[in-house]
Amino acid sequence: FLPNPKTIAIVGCPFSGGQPKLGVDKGPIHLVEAGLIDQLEEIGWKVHFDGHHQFEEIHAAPDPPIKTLLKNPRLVSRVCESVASVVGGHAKNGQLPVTLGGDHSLAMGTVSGTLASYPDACVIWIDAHADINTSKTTESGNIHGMPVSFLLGLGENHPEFAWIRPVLKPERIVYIGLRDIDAGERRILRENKIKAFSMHEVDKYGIGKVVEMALDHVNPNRDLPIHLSFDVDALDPSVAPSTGTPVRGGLTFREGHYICEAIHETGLLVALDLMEVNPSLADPESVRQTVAVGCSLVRSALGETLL
Ligand code: HAR
Ligand code: MN
Ligand code: MN
Ligand code: MN
Repeated sequence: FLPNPKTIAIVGCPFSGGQPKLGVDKGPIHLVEAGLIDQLEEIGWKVHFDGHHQFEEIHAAPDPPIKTLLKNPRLVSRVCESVASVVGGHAKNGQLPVTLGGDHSLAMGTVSGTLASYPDACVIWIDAHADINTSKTTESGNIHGMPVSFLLGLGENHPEFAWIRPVLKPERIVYIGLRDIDAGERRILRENKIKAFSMHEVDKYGIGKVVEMALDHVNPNRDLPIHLSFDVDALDPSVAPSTGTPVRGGLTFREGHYICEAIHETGLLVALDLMEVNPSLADPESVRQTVAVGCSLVRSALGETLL
């Protein structure tokens, strides 16, 4: 799908408004400072980087919760709308947007941007969490637990989010890595027949088979563009400790990388998100380790090979 020279557009999104913990907005800065851009150039990409996204211009105060529950709704909505136009613009130019978060609410923007250019794209969502709560089911009110429901058009319509079109079909998203799902989310997954491979399936079948089954579901003929949205908390906390909502029993270092390598091998990747790296959580060595793993997942998805 992508023209030559193959070009990546780094979309740094220092944003934390979809959840309460400070520091996740520093994720993209750490990933770039760790040398991600040079590393991608070394594996043969041209890399376009305009500097981190400036969300300072987006003011949404006062921003009272919707129905006293959804937190920072206007801010999150406006930021994601802006991310959608940046990601969409890069995709339309034939660049491969690599969005660095920031919290996972940003995926409302990134996936909307991808689908604006590639309407038949599928989404592969790697996460400990399903991020599919609606304003009716969320217990936390944190919008990073909700982006998928907005993209699918589930739940109530909130005028604050009117720009989001329900661009994603339930059969065009698949999850890998789930292990912390709310009761309401479980119901939504079942009612919409959304395919998910939890850690149970990863243990049962092995990661190779799981990725193959996931692709068979969302991309049976291996001809649709792929948007890979990777929440670093999909990895086990021993591998990626610096993240806001770690859950034990996650993907190993190799399982995470295998997913990225296998998606690269399809030749169908058109957009990538790496989300929820929070350099303010955990000790300096854990932060270094998490940022390094983040960079190496991105390199694997973009073609770095072991041999
Ligand atoms: N399901 C919970 C909620 O809605 C937890 C979501 C947690 N977070 C993420 N997203 N990091 O993947 O609040
Ligand atoms: Mn640009
Ligand atoms: Mn997530
Ligand atoms: Mn998560």
